[in-house]
Amino acid sequence: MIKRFRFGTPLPTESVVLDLPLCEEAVPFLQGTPACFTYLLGEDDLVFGLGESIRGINKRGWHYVSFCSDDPNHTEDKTSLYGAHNFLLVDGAAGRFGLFWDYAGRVEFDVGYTRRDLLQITPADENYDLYVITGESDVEIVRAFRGLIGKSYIPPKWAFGYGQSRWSYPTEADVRAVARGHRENGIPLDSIYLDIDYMKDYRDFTVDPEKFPDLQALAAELAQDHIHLVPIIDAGVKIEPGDPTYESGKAGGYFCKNAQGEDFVGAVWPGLVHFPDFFQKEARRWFGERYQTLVDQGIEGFWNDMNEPAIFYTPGRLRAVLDELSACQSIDLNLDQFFALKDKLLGLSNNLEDYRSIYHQVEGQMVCHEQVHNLYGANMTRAAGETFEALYPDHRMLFFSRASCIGAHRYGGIWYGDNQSWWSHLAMNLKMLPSANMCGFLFSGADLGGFGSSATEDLLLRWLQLGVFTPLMRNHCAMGNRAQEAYQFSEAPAMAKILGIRYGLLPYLYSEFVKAALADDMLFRPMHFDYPDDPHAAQVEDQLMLGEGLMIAPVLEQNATGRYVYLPEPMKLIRMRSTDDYDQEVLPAGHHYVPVGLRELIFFIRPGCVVPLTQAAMSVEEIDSEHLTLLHFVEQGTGSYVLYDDDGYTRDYQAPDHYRTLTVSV
Ligand code: MIG
Repeated sequence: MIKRFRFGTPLPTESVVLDLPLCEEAVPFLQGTPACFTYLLGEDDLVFGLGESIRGINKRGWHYVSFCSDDPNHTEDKTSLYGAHNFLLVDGAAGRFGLFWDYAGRVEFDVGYTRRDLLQITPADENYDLYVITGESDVEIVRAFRGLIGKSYIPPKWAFGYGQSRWSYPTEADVRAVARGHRENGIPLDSIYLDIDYMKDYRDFTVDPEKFPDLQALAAELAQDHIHLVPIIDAGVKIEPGDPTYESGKAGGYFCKNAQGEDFVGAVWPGLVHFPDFFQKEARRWFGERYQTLVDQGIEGFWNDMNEPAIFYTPGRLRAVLDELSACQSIDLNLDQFFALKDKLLGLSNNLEDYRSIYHQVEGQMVCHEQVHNLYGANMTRAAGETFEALYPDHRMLFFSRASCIGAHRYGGIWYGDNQSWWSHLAMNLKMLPSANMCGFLFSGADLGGFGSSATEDLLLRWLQLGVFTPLMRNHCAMGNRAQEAYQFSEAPAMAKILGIRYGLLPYLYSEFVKAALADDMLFRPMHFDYPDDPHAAQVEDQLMLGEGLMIAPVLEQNATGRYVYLPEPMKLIRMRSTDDYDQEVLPAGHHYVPVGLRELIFFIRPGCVVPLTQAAMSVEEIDSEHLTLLHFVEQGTGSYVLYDDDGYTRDYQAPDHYRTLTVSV
């Protein structure tokens, strides 16, 4: 059951798809006022949700701030990442309920940080809708919430293949070398990502004619090998007279304004830019149609970056700081002055004052960016998503974004931004998956191997072993670090086999993904969701339930040759080195130490469940989905599995001639 409460006069967010009547009664469970609601947590109460954020699956013990932030240091002391996902689920002795703050400004969620037993939610203003969702179980509450916010985005099937990315592969020759490196080493690959250097002067929707003289021919050549090129699109549009995106944006009045009503100016990679005002429907259509220039060259997927939006500086603020600096030349700085100056320099980027001086047109009224900050990136994804739905009703496109807000899950996926090649970030990747799923983001994943810092080969191997299961499976790495393509490592043969397992399991993974999307379910669930009465399951932070029949428990520690696993019920352990080299063992319920060699991955099958497996393949296109082996844990009676499959492109998932279900029984 969902109850909707309205406070003040909210701005439209379009995060939800159901128009529920407003409740006049008091908000259940919560104390306080719209300015700050509180809830007293019981000692063992669990709190889930908040999508893309740091720390545990159980969010207790920290405070989180919904404010889309471009911050590449995802350390434990941070409060915001790139997404803002205002959904919480309290599962406690005195109540089980979901809460959704449908509000696009800043919200602070203090989940037992100030006081261990106090949940305290403080939005920046008092104009918003609050939804309170109750149900018989956590699974049911999430399903009801997902029904409220609308169906999750489903990418084309090829997007479930392995992708290789780097900041950057700056030339056509570099891209060819990546394709060759994979194919020559027998490493599966479905996509190569183009980072900002493919553009001419970092101008959106341009291609540098020297580095990529014929993108269309390159895309066609790679397509022969079933490899897709996926270019990046940044939010800022370079101020460059003559540039078609700039000119058409200017002519349409599609850019964000400043308080004086002029086009707002910020600096990002292209130098000085204007930011598209994605809050205007017409501007979304304009920007969405700009992607066409790349689609015409054979591109079928994009990633949207810098859309918090990231702002390196604004010219006015930079000028002021430079003036202050030069004024300092004639004086002896004391330490206070030195630190003040240093802070000013560091504070140039993503400055709150700058966000306060951006204005959007929301349904005809000028609205200050700060009030709707969290919707900016979401509306960028929506620009592409809704335009493409109109242009190509029969063709799914790959989209994912860095910044996001609930609602954007209908138009695209997300990746978790600039993580590091750290073991702790491998664990963080796992913990974020179920939280993102609760908030509708099924198609998501982290940069495998880690973006910043240099990955070791064991870290990459272990990370790929988790990546086998994440819908977005992309290895991405920042410039300046050790090369991170699988073929660069002496363990390349083992990596190829691990990646092969992804393709072997893809019929199951794709089937579970689409089924979850269509039924408003989660693909990854905390163990507590499936075993609510098991007190041990509630504590598990490093294992996840996956779809109907699997539990995953990847190795997350360096130099470990195994790990402890908790089984709430007997399960079948599958230990795989490749799709045709694995062993199986039934383990009783309880705690186990499970050996897992560096070149092996493990997963578990639940009682009565069947999981189809096929052979490894070099691309999704080449997967043999006709000859399936059935992994199962069926000891008595029968077990069956309904395998969903479709053409991988069209959107009518449930039209009879577009999909099939195969019921396999043991
Ligand atoms: O300021 O395009 O998160 O994936 O490689 C950095 C360069 C901009 C941040 C993205 C990252 C990407 C990088 N971008």
